[in-house]
Amino acid sequence: MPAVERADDPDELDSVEAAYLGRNGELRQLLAGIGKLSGEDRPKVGAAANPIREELEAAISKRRAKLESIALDVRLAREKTDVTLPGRTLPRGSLHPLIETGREIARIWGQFGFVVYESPEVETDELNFELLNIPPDHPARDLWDTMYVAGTDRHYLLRTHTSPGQMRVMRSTKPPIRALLPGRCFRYEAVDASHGFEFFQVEGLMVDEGTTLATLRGLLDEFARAMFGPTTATRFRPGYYPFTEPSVAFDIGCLICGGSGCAACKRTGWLTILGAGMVHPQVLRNGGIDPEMHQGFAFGMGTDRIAMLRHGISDLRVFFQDDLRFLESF
Ligand code: 2NL
Repeated sequence: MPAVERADDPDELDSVEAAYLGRNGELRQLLAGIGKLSGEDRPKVGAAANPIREELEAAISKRRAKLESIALDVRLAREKTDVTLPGRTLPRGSLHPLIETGREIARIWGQFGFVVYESPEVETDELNFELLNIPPDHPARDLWDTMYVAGTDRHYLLRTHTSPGQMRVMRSTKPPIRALLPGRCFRYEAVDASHGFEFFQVEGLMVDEGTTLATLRGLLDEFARAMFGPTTATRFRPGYYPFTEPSVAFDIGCLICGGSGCAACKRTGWLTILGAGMVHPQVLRNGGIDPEMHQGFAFGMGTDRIAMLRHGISDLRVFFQDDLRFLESF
C-alpha cells in the first residue's frame, strides 16, 4: 500500500484513510455499489473488495502505530534528562562585613552577660540629646552634625548614636542592666574615606551596685583580647563626653606595626577603638536610676572602624556601595 507507507505524519495518514475508506472514499463507494449489482456479480465483487478493505485497514493501523512510536522516540530523545549529572549549586551569599563584625562584638559581650537590644532609627531630640546632658544650643551639639526630619520643627531626628536606645533600656528595666545596642546611626557629614553620613555603632551599658571604672577596664581588656588576639596591648586615655564622667578613650596596640609606629597609627603605636566612661549621675537620674544606689559605665564603638581594622580596609565607603566584587571577598 504505497500511499499508506508514504504517509509520514498522522495528518497525512488521516487523509489517505479518508480518500479510500471515508464517507466518500473510493473503496467505500465501491462497496456501497455492490448492493446494486446483479445477483451473479455481487458475491464476486464482494469477495474481491472485502479483503482489500481489511488489508487497507490493517495497513493503516499498523502505519499509525509506527508513526506514534516514532513520535514517542523523538520526544523521548528531545526531553532526555541525565539524572547522573551533578546538581547546580546555588550561590550561598554571606553576611555583610559590618553585620558579621557587629555579631562578633555581640557574641563576645554576650559571654559577659550583655543582652542585645534594638531601638528606633528615628528619635526625638529629647532622647537623642537632652536626656544625655546635651541641652539645645549647648556647644556640645557641635560634636554631632544632625539630620532632622523635615516638617517636625527639629522635634524628630535621625539618631546620631545608639545612646537613646540605652536611655530607653534604663527607663524600662531595673538594674542590674547589661545592655548592648548595635545599630545604624546618621550624621550630617561630608563623605570621605573615614566619614559617612551613615555608620554602625555598638554601645554597651552596665548599671549595677558598685560598678566602677575598674569593672569597665577589666571587661574592655577581655573584649580587646577576644576580638584582636590574646597578646593585644591596651591603654586608657582621658576623654570627654557630656554623658559620662569621667570619660576615657580606649586604645589597643597598633595591629599593623605592633606598636613601633606606622601610617595606620599616625606613628603613635596605638589605635583608638572606642570611647567610654562612667555614666553621668544626671543621666542615670534621667533614666530613672538613683545614682546613690547604682553606678554604671557605658562605651561606644564604631562598627565600621572595627571592621576596617579586622579586614585591613582603608576606605569605609566600600561598606555602603553594594559592590559584589567587594562583598564576595568575605
Ligand atoms: C564613641 C563613644 C560613647 C557612650 C557612648 C552612653 C550612653 C548612655 C549614657 C552614657 Cl545612655 N554613655 N554612651 C558613652 C561614652 C562613649 O561612644 O566614640 N562611639 C563611637
